[in-house]
Amino acid sequence: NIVVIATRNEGKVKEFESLFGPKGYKVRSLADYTELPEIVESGTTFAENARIKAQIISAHLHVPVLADDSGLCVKELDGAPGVYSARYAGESATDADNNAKLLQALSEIGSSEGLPAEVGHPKLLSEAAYVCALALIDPVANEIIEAEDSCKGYIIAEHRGESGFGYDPLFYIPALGRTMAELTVEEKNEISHRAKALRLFLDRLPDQNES
Ligand code: ITT
Ligand code: NA
Repeated sequence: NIVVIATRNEGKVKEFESLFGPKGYKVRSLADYTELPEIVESGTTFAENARIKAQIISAHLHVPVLADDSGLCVKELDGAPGVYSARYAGESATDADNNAKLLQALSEIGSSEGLPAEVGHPKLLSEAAYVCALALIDPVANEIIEAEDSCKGYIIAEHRGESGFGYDPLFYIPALGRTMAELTVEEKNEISHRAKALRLFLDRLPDQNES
């Protein structure tokens, strides 16, 4: 059993492998194919961009394709970077560039005054949420299945942890006393927006055979 995911993000691939592996699925990503059509993420919502990615790749490969569009919405920044999370600091921005840009944006609005630092926690700069929209398109049956969920946390001023990807070193979860980057992939998959969206998604799949 193979699940094709329309992503070039290795961090996402690693998490999906950990989620799908125990179910007996092998994950393929865009890195496993050549001469793919160009994807332009022109949507204004996560759901729209997930559909665009699944549509372009499934139409090309003629097999069902799952896509993930996700991002970070920061309350003090009115929801930015949102759907622009991957390219917040520019088209070819690295995760480090994007994290620096996020801390710069929060320091410019002086948000560090906003939230009281609690004993035992780092200084919290803003409430935030990760959002993940999933779309599976079956180009032969002409069917689509979608799901979306989120995960709440806070942005902190210092980088903590080496795991995960993207904004994880700055995304702090008070209940755990750790950032997302201080969790193993298994721990992240217990709470993340991606894992929660995937659970909703799997509940919506028809013909689910209970094992
Ligand atoms: P694909 O489109 O090829 O899947 P991408 O990285 O461009 O890769 P998105 O357009 O969905 O994917 O942007 C997602 C960005 O949001 C990602 O690059 C991170 O900056 C951020 N992000 C999403 N999920 C995250 C997570 O679990 N941990 C940290 N950052 C995350
Ligand atoms: Na996107």
